[in-house]
Amino acid sequence: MRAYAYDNVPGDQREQHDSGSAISADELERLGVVYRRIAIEDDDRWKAEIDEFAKERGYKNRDQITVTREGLGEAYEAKIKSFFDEHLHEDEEIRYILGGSGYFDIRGFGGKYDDQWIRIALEKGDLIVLPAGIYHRFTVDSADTITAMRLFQDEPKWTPHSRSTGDTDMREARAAYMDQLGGRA
Ligand code: KMT
Ligand code: NI
Repeated sequence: MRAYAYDNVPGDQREQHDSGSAISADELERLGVVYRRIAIEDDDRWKAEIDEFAKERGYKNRDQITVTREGLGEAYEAKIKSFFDEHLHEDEEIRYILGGSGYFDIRGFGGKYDDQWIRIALEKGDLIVLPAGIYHRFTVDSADTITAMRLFQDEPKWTPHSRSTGDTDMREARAAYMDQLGGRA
């Protein structure tokens, strides 16, 4: 995992867009993002660690998502553009990267990076939890392939609520997220 301020240079979303300003794990934590490294080795230890993490946080269910150009065919370009539309969810978004790599961009709030995109580069063995109500977007990188495990409690509310609708600031999950940050600032 590596986090840095996004450079906001127009162009291919899948490129690095590294402004050169690194962002610390503490800053991610302040924004409510949980990060764990659970390296995937030949033995089954990572499976036990994922089970343990899931148990600690009450995630009873899991499935898998793969995003590749080959797998999605003609739909690929539209699909990766849709993931890159700034949105929030009413539940956490939990992803454990099983293969490939990609970027989760989160919107800074308060602090040094208020309202700026923070790019989090993830690869195999990285686990991330984005809190409910955080504005974010996702993209594959230039290698065009990622497979992730999705963990969730019951029926996940994964509907993306696009910020472009203009009404997402009024959502309960957004208000709860801002309260959470206020208490931490
Ligand atoms: C999402 O919610 O944007 C996704 O699940 C994208 C792929 S997960 C690596
Ligand atoms: Ni999302």
